[in-house]
Amino acid sequence: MSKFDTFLIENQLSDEELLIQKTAKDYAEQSLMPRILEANRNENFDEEIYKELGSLGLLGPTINGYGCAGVNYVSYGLIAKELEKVDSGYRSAFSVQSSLVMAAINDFGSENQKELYLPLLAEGKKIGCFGLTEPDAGSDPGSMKTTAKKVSDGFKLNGSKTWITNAPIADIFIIWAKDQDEVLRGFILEKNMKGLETQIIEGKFALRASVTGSIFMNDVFVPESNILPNVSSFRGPFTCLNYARYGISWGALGAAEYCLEASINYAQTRIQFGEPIGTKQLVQKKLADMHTEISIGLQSCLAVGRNMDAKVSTPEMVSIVKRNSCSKSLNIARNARDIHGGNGISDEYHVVRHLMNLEAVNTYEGTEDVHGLIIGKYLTGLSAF
Ligand code: TGC
Ligand code: FAD
Repeated sequence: MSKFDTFLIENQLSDEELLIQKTAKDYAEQSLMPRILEANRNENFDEEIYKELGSLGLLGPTINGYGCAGVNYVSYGLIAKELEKVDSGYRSAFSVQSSLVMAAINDFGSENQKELYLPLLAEGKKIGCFGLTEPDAGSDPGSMKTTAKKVSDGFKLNGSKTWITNAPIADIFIIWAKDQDEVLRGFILEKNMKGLETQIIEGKFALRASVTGSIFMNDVFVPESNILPNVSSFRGPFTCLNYARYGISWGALGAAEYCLEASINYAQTRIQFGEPIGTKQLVQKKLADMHTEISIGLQSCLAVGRNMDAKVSTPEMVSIVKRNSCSKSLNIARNARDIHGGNGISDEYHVVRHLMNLEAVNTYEGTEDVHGLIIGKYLTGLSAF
């Protein structure tokens, strides 16, 4: 935790959880932070990062067996927080591999699929991506057009996906598509399959240190052995999203924590009108508001993590923390940018990078408003989508 752990969250963590957090924090500070400035400037993701995360046991960490660490969801959240304190793109890399790809295979795959793919993904020797969103199906994935037509010994997939993290560098693609009966099925594609192509999306102003792209499928033959056998509805992708959204709820607050610490440091040392700006009530109020939201936010993420570990979590509680952490962290990053004055727009101070990243984090895995509607449906029983 930060040195401003006012709610003593650290005291609520086990020795094992603290050790895992320290492993992630040390790695993030020593190995990721020195690379992020250039990576963000040049829109570059170093694929070695996957092998590094793998060697520390940080990929698919909640999975038992198959070379995975088998730790709890609170530990998963702490890893996400420490990675995103450096950059949301690095947490994205962790989330997609662990929650959207490995969890899909672990929860819905066959024993053969688990043995074949999970150890390689856990070591970071293979990189995964998760294709749900399409050009005309973002918040409403139910309207997707990608089809999976049954042929002898397998399926033929046609369609396209867009805004897919890792797509241009992925070895393994989890693709969600509708069969002839309009039933949603999950498929494991491999990058050398005929008819499968990807294209990088360049010019992003957010998550520049993460690779994002489109996927095009033209009669891609997928053998029967590559269908995820244990799910046949949107429960498949949404189950994976529950895990990933929970991770984001911790991660976004990691970015906010960086912004707060940088702002405190800046306010203590930046002299205007003969005094540090930190002596001014307006500045102190901004810092107090930031710290209050981070403290309450982290405590709520811990509560959801404990519920996940006790197997009593619900999608609604995940929506509450995903939405709250993202919107509050975005606001914190905006205020941190303001406290830094003109320097705030320089990437060397890092807060504007967090601000831009959090714009995307507030949108992906369900926008702020879509999560508001999920909570609204829970409260009223009425769907307003
Ligand atoms: P609905 O009719 O409510 O449900 C359809 C089926 O899904 C089940 N279900 C869930 N299961 C588990 N967990 C959840 N959270 C679930 N939500 C729904 C439901 O029980 C039902 O199952 P079955 O078996 O009875 O059929 O679904 P809907 O079509 O009305 O959905 C509405 C809505 C808005 C909630 C949904 O479409 C939604 O969540 N939209 C947001 C889209 C989204 O989040 N996309 C994310 C793409 S991946 C991504 O962004 C990765 S970024 C990663 C990174 O870089 O870090
Ligand atoms: P839209 O759905 O078109 O929404 C536009 C606006 O309309 C939003 O403000 C939204 O809140 C609002 N809106 C939509 N419906 C309603 C409604 N019913 N009521 C009120 N308001 C509404 N997807 C993947 O599958 N895999 C990935 O790996 C992945 N990675 C991503 C990485 C990045 C950097 C980004 C930006 C996106 C990624 N996505 C990924 C896609 C992401 O999940 C979608 O962008 C997100 O779900 C929103 O969909 P959309 O962009 O089509 O926006």
